[in-house]
Amino acid sequence: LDRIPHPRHRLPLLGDVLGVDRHRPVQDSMRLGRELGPVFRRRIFGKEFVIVWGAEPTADLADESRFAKHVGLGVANLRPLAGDGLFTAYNHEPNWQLAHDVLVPGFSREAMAGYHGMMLTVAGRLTDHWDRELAAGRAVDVPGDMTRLTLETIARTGFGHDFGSFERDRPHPFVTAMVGTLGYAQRLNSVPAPLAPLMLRGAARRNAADMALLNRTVDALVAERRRSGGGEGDLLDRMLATAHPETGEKLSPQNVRRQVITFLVAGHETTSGALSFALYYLARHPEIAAKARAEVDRVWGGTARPGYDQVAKLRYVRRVLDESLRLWPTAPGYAREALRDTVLAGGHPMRRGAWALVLTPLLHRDPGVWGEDAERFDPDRFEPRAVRTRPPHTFKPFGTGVRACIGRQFALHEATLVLALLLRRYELRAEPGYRLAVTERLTLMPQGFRVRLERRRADA
Ligand code: MNH
Repeated sequence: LDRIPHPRHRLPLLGDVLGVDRHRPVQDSMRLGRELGPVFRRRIFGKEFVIVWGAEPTADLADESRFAKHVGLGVANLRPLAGDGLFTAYNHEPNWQLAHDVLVPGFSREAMAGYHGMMLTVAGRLTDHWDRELAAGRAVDVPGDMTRLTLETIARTGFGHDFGSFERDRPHPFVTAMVGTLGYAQRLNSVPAPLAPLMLRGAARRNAADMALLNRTVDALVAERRRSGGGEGDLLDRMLATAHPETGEKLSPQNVRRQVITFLVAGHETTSGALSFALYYLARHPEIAAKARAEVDRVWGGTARPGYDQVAKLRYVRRVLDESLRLWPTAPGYAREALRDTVLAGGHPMRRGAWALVLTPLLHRDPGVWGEDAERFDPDRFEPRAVRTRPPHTFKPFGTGVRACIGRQFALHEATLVLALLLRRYELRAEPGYRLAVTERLTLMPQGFRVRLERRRADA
């Protein structure tokens, strides 16, 4: 550990807290990582951890025979809420494999094709809303509206539930409570553990109230489904009724509650951010927007309801999304732990159980991989030829290995579909003077980003 660089001005007891922005730990770590190199240390009060962003150590950490997911930092802080739900489960907890096996078919190609129609319907509520804003001469609130969209999408497709987000001026209380608990989980990392009860007393009380609201919302949703009988085989039906294909075991009611919370949160928050960043870059780069729009016009024409297969054909729109997730991967890291004593990337000995955090926003900007212009937005980096010649494990917005994102195809399908619908229908103008500010609550989101719309084709 001694050989791993850390910030020069390290204070006794407090650690590396000088010049630190407690509200933006990821962007702080990016700044430090640029100074200190591809493997570095940060100490925050008593806690010291290793952060990795170089392509070589990241590829090494992807070796599943020596490393596995580590439930630490922000993820561990969500355990009181999500327990042994899929995202926060320890590798050894039996409910991980059980829920994984029961829920994976819910993300098959067939299942996805089944969600497509509902995704279109929800997107229609977004464009209705944007048409009204446009008619009223107002700029639209991009992160707010993307959150409305993605929450409604996962709630409808996965749980047959309608939060009515587009009928509300303010975020749904579920969203407010979720943002509260994510922010709280992040703050817990930046205070000394023994002092947390004191320093965060008020925040802890609010957090307890937020968790209670999330649990109540989920319990009501599950009770409603139990009353009405099965839905049409959605995620909630799987959680409630599907037995494991080999063991015949089912999820317990307690575990169902944790899975529903997990999927309602993980299933919308990061996709909302990804769409918001993509719209930011499209508004900033009219020539790229024009190219993407031309593709949508060519592939879809004026089709009122593009089919499932017509989404995968939008190769350039998909590259815009990938490039946005490169610069701002909205789940900005993942942690890996050593399964046995080993040496990381030929130079850093690690004991069994030792862990490191992969900082993806910086991995995705490694000039050795992406070139000296790595900070520039350029979807052509995802042309097939460029992708083929890049080293493996250099683009990891969805994590790695068996614990990688289960909802990846869901998110990519939804986001590509929505970007295409919006590009086809509107011209986007960023408000002059807007400078990108990224807020952090474990996830990343462009703060206060609004666009002005102009209506394009009348037939779409
Ligand atoms: Mn998702 C795991 C990023 C969309 C449900 N997700 C992960 C991980 C990353 C991630 C990174 C791995 C975390 C870790 O190793 O600790 N997820 C994303 C991003 C998007 C996203 C960037 C959108 C863009 N995720 C979704 C959607 C769903 C979802 C949509 C559900 C519909 N994700 C999950 C679940 C896990 C996960 C569940 C945990 C999987 C497991 O551990 O088995």
